Amino acid sequence: MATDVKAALRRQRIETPSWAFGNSGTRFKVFAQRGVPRDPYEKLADAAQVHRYTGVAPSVALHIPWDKVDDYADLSRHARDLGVAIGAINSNVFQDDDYMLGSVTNPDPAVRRKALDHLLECVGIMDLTGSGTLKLWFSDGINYPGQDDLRARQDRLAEALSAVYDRLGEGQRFLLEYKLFEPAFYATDVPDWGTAYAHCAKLGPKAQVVVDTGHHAPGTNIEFIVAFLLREGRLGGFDFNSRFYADDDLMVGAADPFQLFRIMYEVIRGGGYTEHTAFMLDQCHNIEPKIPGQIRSVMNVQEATAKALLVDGDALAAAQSEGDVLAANAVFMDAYDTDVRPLLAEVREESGLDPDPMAAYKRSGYAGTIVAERVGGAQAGWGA
Ligand code: LRH
Ligand code: MN
Ligand code: MN
Repeated sequence: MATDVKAALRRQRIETPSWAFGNSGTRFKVFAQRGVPRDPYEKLADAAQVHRYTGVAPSVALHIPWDKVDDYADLSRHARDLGVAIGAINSNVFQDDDYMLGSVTNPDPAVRRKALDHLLECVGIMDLTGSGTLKLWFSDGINYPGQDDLRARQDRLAEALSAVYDRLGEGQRFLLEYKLFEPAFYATDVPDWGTAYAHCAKLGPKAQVVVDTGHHAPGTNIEFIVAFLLREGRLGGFDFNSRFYADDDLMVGAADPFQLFRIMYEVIRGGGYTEHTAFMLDQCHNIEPKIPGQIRSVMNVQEATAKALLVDGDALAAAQSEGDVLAANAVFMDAYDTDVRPLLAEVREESGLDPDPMAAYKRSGYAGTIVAERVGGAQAGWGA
């Protein structure tokens, strides 16, 4: 049992987001930190530090155009030299003035064309970087009843998704991300998993849903969504972060580690603990240092996963079939209440890593080096 759990933990993969390493903030203030990366090359260097000390974060998601470079093959080579790879390509059709009334659902066909061209350009970047995943999030929606036709916007969305789908090559897929609200406040065009699922189901297996854990109404049972999507073969991955109120983008597992455990349990239960599910972080470290913030987040996912792996499946099945409510719940809680930190420390040591990634990073002196070497770091994009 313990060896199976350890083997499963060793093969875990968590993807870090390039934008977590740049400055970020709220609409009130971006707090500049010293030593932050000045370009995508330096973001990859920082992400490589997270992998170096955790051993489970070997890929980095890019956000285009925040990470636009002239030569993507060169950027991929740079990543490889650092011991990491380029992961999901995140499209960005929300930061141009043209997108005020929407991108792919905009009533103006010229704006729709521009947005679609960007999405197709992102698939081109996947070709150049060898990335297999395109992440689509649309800020599209309306602020006032009657502002635009809800049904026509769904038609426009379907048309764009179908064009992107047709452009996908061998080994490429897109993940459609939903979000309840923000920046649109009355109606969002992809507000929930059902809408995302329905669009994906129409297109085919290369269209899958990504669950951003910060994109639901308070109280939503996210693990149910995970179980359902996995059952339908449509769970493409996660954007992990945690929230207290809205889309807070705080460190995953910080607000509700129990929810993260429940999600990871459903992932494992549903056969989703494989390389086909992308376990990505989508966070911003507005006030805490970024590299250790990412290390902490990776460790939080590892801890939730370890606990979920420890759920005694036989005991749970027996209690469930006997209808023993309290025994079944106790099996769950026993796993959740286990202190898995010693187990993870052992796994790290057995893999030749320091058992304490946070301490090892601190000792390395990297934080001081980047402060000395980098002046005028870049903004992540949020709050820009
Ligand atoms: C939208 C979102 C989406 C974006 C990212 C920066 O709230 O979650 O994934 O690409 O934030
Ligand atoms: Mn997201
Ligand atoms: Mn978000």
